[in-house]
Amino acid sequence: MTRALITPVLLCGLYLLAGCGAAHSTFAPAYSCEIVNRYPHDVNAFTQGLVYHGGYLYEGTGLNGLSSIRRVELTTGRVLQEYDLPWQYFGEGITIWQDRLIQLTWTSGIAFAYDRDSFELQSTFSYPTSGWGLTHDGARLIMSDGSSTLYFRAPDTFAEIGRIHVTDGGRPVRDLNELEFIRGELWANLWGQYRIARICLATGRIRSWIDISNLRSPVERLLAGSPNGIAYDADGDRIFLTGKNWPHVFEITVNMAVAPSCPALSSAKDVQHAPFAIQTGFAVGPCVGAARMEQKGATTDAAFIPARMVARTD
Ligand SMILES: [Ca+2]
Repeated sequence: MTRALITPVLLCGLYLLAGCGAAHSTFAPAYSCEIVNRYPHDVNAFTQGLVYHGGYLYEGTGLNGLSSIRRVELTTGRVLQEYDLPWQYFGEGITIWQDRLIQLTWTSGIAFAYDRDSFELQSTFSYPTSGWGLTHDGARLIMSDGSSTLYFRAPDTFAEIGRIHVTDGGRPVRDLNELEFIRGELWANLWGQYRIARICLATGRIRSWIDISNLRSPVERLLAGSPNGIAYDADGDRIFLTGKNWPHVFEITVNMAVAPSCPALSSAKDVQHAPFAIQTGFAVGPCVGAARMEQKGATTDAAFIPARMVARTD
């Protein structure tokens, strides 16, 4: 190899090394959380969605034949009201938009809109992806489908009005699951992982990771269902976390001050043109802690069959 060739090769190698280092240096930092309170939680609830509204937790559960929506008393874990879905639907994320509670299904391509108070089914929406997590930012529904993409949808029609791809260090962050809009940013459980992503909705970038491995013992992390459930009490500024079939709902605090800045959106157009991720590889964040992966099971697209509604007073 001549000197004329060696120099460009060396420069190219140095460039690649520098580029690789730069990419890893931009991974978002991870911070721990502190447990403030813990409350009872129904261990039979395969939690897929969690919301706090009007002094109560609202919960959506999954699995075929066990899917439901519930109003739950926070301090006791008592299920005050419940609506059970027909067996063919695998319930997923929920959110409360005005006087409606909206629930996704995993693979049926159907979202159910219920009256928030009576749980009476009012309407249905369809969507072309699988359904995982659901929340809103006060103007738009935000939905995950297990990929690195988040979809913005019109609350009244469920029509897609934008999307972003979530990245960390320039790489896509997949398995985005249960969602919650907290203090101007999006929090997301990652399927099977004891870490929560704090996502900037203007850029899709992870601002920081929250290590929640302290919520369960090492043995529990191996044997128990994975974390899945984030709710925010905006009036009380309280954050609640739980998981699939966990015996507790935890109220936690984190240091929200230390994270890269997140520019405010100026228009919906910004969301649609936010930078897309490089579709290669997985993000390797600084926070680890995998849990048992659950098989979600099978479901069908059979027609809707009214299910029983239970008002629990005991
Ligand atoms: Ca939530």
